[in-house]
Amino acid sequence: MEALATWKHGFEPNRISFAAMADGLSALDAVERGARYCEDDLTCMSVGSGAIPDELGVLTLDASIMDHDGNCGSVSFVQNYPHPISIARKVMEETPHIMLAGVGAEKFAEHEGFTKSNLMTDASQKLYEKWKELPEGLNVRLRRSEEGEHEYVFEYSENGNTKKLDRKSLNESHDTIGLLARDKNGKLSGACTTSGLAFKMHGRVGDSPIIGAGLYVDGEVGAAVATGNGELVMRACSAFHIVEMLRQGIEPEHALLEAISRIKKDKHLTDDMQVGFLVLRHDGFWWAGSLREGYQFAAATDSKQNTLFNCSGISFTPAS
Ligand code: SD4
Repeated sequence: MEALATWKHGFEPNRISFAAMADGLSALDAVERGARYCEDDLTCMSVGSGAIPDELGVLTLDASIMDHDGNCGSVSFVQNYPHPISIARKVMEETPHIMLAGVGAEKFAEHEGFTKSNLMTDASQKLYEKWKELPEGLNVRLRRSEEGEHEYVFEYSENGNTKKLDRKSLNESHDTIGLLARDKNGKLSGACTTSGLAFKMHGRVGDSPIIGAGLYVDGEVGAAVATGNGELVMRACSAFHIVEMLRQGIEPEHALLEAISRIKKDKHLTDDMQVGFLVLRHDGFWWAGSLREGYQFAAATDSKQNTLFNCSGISFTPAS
């Protein structure tokens, strides 16, 4: 068995995902369980309840899930439902479709018996109000902090010069959780759930609910999941690209190197954008990669307990 999850806030979800498989649950149940834990974690302001809203102060969520046999489901632009990952699973299992968006996804969730709630917390509301006070035309950019987490940098233009605001109180990391797992029966599954980019344009949807961009699983080959700047990942169809390279017999680390080098060629790439990947081959061999330093992930296997790693490029070391 193997379980992998993106970011530091993926550590506990990954432990839960691995423990679920140790208890005999399937990889699909395991990744859903781990993702739901993160969706409920109010300290994680990038996934589920308590996440950072969009530019209108509306919290919208995206999620996708995929199993060993290529079954998949996703939802995007969902409001007021705390567990988009489970709605995505229902889309996969109960409809002939793959993706439901916005009001349609919410109506489906209601029909399936999901409970509605207000997902904004005092912390996310306060953060939004602070952001609203910032000058017009402000750019929000993602960058690495010294702690290895991501933070948002707030920039504005004055007399043609770009100035940075000291926004210590706004330095909230904002990262999707992606989980991959291989269970006792050697079955693979993956899940991805997020509120997308902080203060994103209303209606903006990133890579996480797009099968083949943020997540892809082929049980005979392997699975890949992405986090970071979704536009970069969508333009490169990264998760599908990585799995297809595995299909051709390319080693996971080399597949990641190639996927990263493809993103490096994207003309929209700026210095402070990050992308991170996890890949899990059908035989349980796994690897991680990122565009630059600052990416963390958790990995648990039968021989090694859940561990947090720092990753840069295609190398990683246990985080101290
Ligand atoms: C998105 N990929 O919506 C997500 C955001 C993310 O680290 O993963 N940030 O683009």
